[in-house]
Amino acid sequence: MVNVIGLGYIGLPTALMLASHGIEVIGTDLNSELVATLNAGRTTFKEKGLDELFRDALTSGIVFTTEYQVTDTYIVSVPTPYDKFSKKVDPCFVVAAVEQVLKAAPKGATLVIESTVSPGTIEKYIRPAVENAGFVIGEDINLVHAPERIIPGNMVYELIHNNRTIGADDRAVGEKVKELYASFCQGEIVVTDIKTAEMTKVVENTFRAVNIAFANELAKICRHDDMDVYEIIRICNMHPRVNILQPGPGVGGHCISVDPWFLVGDYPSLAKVIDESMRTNDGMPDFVLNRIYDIMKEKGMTDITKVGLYGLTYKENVDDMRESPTLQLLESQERHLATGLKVYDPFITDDVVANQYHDLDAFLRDVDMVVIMVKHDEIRNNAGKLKDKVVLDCHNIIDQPGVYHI
Ligand code: SAJ
Repeated sequence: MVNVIGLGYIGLPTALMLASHGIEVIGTDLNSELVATLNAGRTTFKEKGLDELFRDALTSGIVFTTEYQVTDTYIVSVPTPYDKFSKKVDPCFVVAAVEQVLKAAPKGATLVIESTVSPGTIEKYIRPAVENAGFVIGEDINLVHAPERIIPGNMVYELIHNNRTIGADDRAVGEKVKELYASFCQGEIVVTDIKTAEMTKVVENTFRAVNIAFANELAKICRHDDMDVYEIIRICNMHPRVNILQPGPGVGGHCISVDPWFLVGDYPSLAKVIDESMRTNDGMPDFVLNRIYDIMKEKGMTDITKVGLYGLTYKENVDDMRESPTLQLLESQERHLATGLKVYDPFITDDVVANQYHDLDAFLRDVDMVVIMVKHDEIRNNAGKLKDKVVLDCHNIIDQPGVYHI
């Protein structure tokens, strides 16, 4: 039996996937409300294919609880916040989860850490936690790091099809855990050591962050001299060895906007390109705000309350708002003392910010200018409704004369 600890964005789909592929699974989370929701037959976030997977897993007998189980395999997938000040990973949740697991774990159990951690975190924090609990690593407890790589919006597909990395002290233990993941994962599963696994995960997200920062910097250069950054990137990407990502209003989510900071925090004098890239990405919401002011001036608009931000989530077709560029923009708007921007997102049904709408038509009725912050399918499918609006399209998805870009 596998006890999956932490039933959030990664732990829940992983637990469901294992259960629906014949593995006996118990999911544990400290949040009793979340556990009650799952036990009432409801998932806790929206994700393509998740509800179907949830039904399969329930049929296969998955159980959700707040209790840690006595078993031979634990998968820990709790969040790893980072300290915004020092830019270092804060392993408090992982350490706390490991300490709880060790109260239940029998000798010989395998402890798989799925949470993303900066290179060296397992050495620095997890090994001492295990040893302080009186376990000998490699004899009483096997330690493994198996970072996830699935992308929100396509998690279920990627869980099955992505390649994976398993980091283990002992190759035989790594192979055993590989077998467990191979129950559902059709990708290649590489077994390596723990520190390499930690580093590869952070490097993958850092590569994407730096690439996006490059695109954002190009957008600024092109804006400065009125060049079309999208056309330039499109043509460059026709070269067989060039693959530039797209500029945007900022980088959000709990991965690409966070993980690269771990490297900056741990290697401040070495991670120069990464540091500058993260600052470039973090500066984009402000860049968009200034763009809004410039366009308003050009159009003779003086009332900021006639401007609407479309999208609150960190990216398209998900309901996750963590580190969202729109939230960052609203924060910097407060610093400019010009509050009043209207906001709408089809995926956010609760009231989370001021001047928020829950209906696209009502939102559009009340604004003269629309800023596309998130390229949800909804706005792509309703682009015709923007005909009479001033549009600042931060994702280059609206094909209409006079549309402004970042
Ligand atoms: N973005 C751009 N331009 C682009 C692509 C993305 O501005 O060309 C922005 C998005 O709008 C969003 C942010 O970047 O705000 C991040 O979105 P994303 O779709 O690039 O990635 P995440 O954060 O949803 O998921 C990433 C993935 N990592 C990689 O592709 C290397 C995923 O595979 C990881 O599993 C996930 O991080 C994670 O959990 O670490």
